[in-house]
Amino acid sequence: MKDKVLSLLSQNVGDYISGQTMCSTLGVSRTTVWKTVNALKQQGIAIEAVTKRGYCLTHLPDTLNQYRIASYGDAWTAHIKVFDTVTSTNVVAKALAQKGCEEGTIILAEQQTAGKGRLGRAWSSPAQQGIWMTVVLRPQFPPQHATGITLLAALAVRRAIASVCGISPTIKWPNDVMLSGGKVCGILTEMHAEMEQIDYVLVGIGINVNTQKEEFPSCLQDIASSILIETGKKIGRNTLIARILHEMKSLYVAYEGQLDAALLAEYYTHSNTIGRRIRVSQVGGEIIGTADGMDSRGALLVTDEKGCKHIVLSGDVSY
Ligand code: BT5
Repeated sequence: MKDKVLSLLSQNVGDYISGQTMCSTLGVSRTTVWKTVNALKQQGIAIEAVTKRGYCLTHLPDTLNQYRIASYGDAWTAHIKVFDTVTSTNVVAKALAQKGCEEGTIILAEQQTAGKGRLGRAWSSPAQQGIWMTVVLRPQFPPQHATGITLLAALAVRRAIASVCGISPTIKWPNDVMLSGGKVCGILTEMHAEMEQIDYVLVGIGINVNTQKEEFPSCLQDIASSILIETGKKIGRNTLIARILHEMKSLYVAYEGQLDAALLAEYYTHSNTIGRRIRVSQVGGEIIGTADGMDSRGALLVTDEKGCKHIVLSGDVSY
């Protein structure tokens, strides 16, 4: 009920809605509306209640809200689940995927207590400051084509940040979105598949949105950044999430397991890896060379100092 009341008031920020209108729109009693408004006020949400005028949300709180995300448009908004605290949105998504949840199920949390990066690394996910989200996909193409999904997600996040925030992030292969050399977003893609068929793919997206520099743990202060640090402005997370889902869905439905020439061109335009001298660390060792480009699966093509060509499907790039 809190989400519904907030959603209704959010559509009319700064204006009063009468108690009667609230009751009839929501199909509940005046007492329920009154109790719900009080509960929201106790959470620090700025609602004014004036006799004979009704209720007014004086400014929009930046609380994650599935109805507000849904109100922006056409994306996967039918199955959004918002949590306050979870260990990891990927863990919650995995449990739902195993129970057969639909493609396009979205898990969001205000904070994660055990956010995960790749290879068991930790992902810092403090309350209210970022977007910690997992999208459940059930692709029809074979498992070996799934590597491109991480790159689609990076492109979707890049496009969304560019259009909502008016800044132009770059992408560090394969899964980092960067602003001024600082990591703003990381993507963790996990898959469950048989040899021939994918059961589900979990695309975990973590974005530092409204984090101040000093709020990062000290080990991240020199390598991480946030949209707030780059723009000086607080960004509404619901708007940014809606845009990411819109971009992600349109890229995903057109994707048949291969990155086409247009997607590769878009990736190259915004990549800070392609064309550079790089070091790729992998589980089995490292390659030093030049990043020549990517193949249609999203693998990085590297020529090492001896002129040997390498096809790199996963790894950590440094410069
Ligand atoms: C990633 O791993 O970049 C993938 C991060 C995915 C996080 C999302 S949040 C929603 C979903 N649920 C999860 O549990 N995870 C996903 P990797 O490339 O391995 O980078 C991890 C490294 O990034 C760490 O070792 C730190 O150095 C650094 N790091 C940790 N937290 C960070 C943050 N908030 N911002 C920038 N860098 C961070």
